[in-house]
Parts: sequence; structure tokens; C-alpha cells
Amino acid sequence: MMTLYSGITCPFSQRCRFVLYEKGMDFEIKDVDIFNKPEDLAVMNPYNQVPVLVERDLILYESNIINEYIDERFPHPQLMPGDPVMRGRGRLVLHRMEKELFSLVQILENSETSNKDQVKAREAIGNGLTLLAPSFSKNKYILGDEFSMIDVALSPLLWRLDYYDIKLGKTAAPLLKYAERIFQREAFIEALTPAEKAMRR
Ligand SMILES: N[C@@H](CCC(=O)N[C@@H](CS)C(=O)NCC(=O)O)C(=O)O
Repeated sequence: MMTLYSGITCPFSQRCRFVLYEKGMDFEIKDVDIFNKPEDLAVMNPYNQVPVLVERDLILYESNIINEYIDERFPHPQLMPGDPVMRGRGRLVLHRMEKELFSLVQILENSETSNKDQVKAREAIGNGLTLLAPSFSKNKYILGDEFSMIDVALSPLLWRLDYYDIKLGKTAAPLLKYAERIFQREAFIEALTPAEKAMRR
């Protein structure tokens, strides 16, 4: 059985919990307090971070790498596109998402970053998401008509917009509608921790 070491408010861990519930197989989630990390976390992950996935002698870290493994190990429903061209595009979008949005999320998650950096990060995330918003007028999901791993990867940020105090432009309505579509998925709801549920009322 797979075991996921997961932070109860960690957006990266939420991605992996979401995929585990989408697959509907047996797994175990171990909650990790990131302010009081267990000693074995640094043994499993040289960056000493969650999420970490353990399955027998396999230990994986990095949320997107964990999620691709789960997707290949349990192919139904398939969350990475089956077609190599679309899969290539999907990976590129994931890469850009990490570089342009989630590097800023990490600034907001790190209590040691300066207030000035946090303000700048909030503003840049708001602008980036507002630019992305019009594409959801024509597309149901990020890659088109099909829900995919790329939607999984973005969803923890969308869930935290109010919690992070991120302001979106007036043209962001299609993005918010898209976010609600993701939030209604059974697996999304099941994957939320009580602390994450409390982030939105
Ligand atoms: N790029 C990593 C980021 C993981 C990450 O930043 N985890 C945070 C919690 S949200 C963590 O473990 N922080 C504790 C620390 O860095 O000491 C991923 O995608 O898994």
C-alpha cells in the first residue's frame, strides 16, 4: 500500500491527496506537522519537505513526480494525457506553473520571507491568474475538454485565493467558474483536510 506523508495545509501535499482520491485505491495518509517534522522526513527527502510517497522500497518526493508515478501505477482514470503531443504540452504547462506561480506560493507559505516579498508575490500571482482567466471562456479545463493532472496541480492555489489574500482583475470570472467546477469534484472534497476546509467558508 502507498503511504503519503502530507502537510495538513500544504498546497503541494494537497495535489497528491487529490490524485490518490481520484484513483480510488487503498492508501494511507500520514499527517506531518511541518513545524515539528519527524526525523525520518530528512532521510526520505533530502529537502526535508512534504509531500513524500512511500511504496515498499520506493521513496518519492516532489508533488508532480509523485503524481505522475501514481498515475502510471494506477492508470484509471488516466490524468496525464494519453497522446504524447498533449502530454508534452501538459508537462510544459506544469513546468511553467511551478516557475511562474508556485515559486511565488512558496514565498507565501514561508513565514520567514519579508512582508515586501509577500506583497510582491501576491500581486504577481493575481496578475498571472488574471491573464490565464480568458482561456476558461472557451475551455472547460486547462488542456481543453478533459480534466487532467494540470488541473490538479493548479487547484490548491485556487482554493487558497482568499486565504492568501490574492486579488484578481475584473476579467477573472471564467477562472473562478472553472475553480468551482474543480472544487465540486468528489475526490477534491475528500482530499481536503479539516484545516483546508476552514480556509474557505
Ligand atoms: N516543490 C515541492 C515543494 C514542497 C514544499 O514546499 N513543501 C513545504 C510545505 S507546503 C514543506 O515541506 N516545507 C517545510 C520546509 O521546507 O522546511 C513539491 O512540489 O513537492
